[in-house]
Amino acid sequence: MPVRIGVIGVGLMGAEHARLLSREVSGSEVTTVSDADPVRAAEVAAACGALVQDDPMVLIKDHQVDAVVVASSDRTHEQFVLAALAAAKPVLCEKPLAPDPAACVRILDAEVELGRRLVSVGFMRRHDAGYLVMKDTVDTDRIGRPLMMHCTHRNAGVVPGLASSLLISGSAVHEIDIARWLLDEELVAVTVHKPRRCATATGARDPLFLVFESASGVLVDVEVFANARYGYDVRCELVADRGTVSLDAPPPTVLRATGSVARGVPADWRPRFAEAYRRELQDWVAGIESGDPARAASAWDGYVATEVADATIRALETEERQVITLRDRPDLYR
Ligand code: ISE
Repeated sequence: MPVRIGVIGVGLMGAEHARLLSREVSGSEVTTVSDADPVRAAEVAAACGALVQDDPMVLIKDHQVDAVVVASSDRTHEQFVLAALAAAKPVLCEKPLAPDPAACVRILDAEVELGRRLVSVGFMRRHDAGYLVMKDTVDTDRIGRPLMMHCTHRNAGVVPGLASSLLISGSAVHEIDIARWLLDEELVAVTVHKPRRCATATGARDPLFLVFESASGVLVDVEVFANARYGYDVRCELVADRGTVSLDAPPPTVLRATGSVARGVPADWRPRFAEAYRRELQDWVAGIESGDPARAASAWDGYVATEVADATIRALETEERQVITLRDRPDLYR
């Protein structure tokens, strides 16, 4: 019997999740979709053989829905995740779990009260083959203790007038999550440097250069560049006592022609992390079947990412180093 999934919010990411769950993930089917735009909801529902439910709260309680994907706008995440917990259903919430730490804490508290881990957060890089090899390299002590991490996160362009804070909460939040996950420790302080503004930036202060300090003293630098023009480019190198490990250029093919050697660059994060999204959903469905959601980012991870992003935005605004303070981690997530 496949896991029957309801998808709330079928914009770019929600529609892609619905497509993957109905076509490329085994053991799942999409039974119901909901979206503020009824035309969009009808299109996506038709494409995956699902029904449309106008009221997301009814979708969550529906007996035809075993588990819920939340991919609606960021501000709506909290209410839907809390409703899924109230219905005791597994829920995969797109990042951010919620845009402010207080809302994340309300979700944490509700899950702790329930006493079961039902919330997963869509930090898909944890399911990317390249990052998984990096994690295994560190965990099996092949290169010794991590000392530094150099990260690059470039977008071809963003909507004109985007706020600088969104470069942090929408983009760099992935590096925040992946650094904690790779290093297996918390980030304790952050400083934001502002290079000269790029010629095509409108609105946002772009690029930004972030420096995080981890609890054991690892330095993590992150270049966030939202208007890099040439494409979507994510890089990561971890430098350790006895070597380094880094992501390779992702396209598996190289073109040699007219006097040059070329690799393609993805236009945005969807082609770059296509397989990671599929694996994230496959792992989530497998976790529901086996009752063990351990591979995905948890509600705790979602809370910490938002808390660290918030401190980073404060560092940007105050131009001062910010110490990051977290609430105590509940036993449920240890
Ligand atoms: C975008 O909003 C995302 O959600 C992607 O995951 C991220 O990589 C990208 O930089 C953001 O613009």
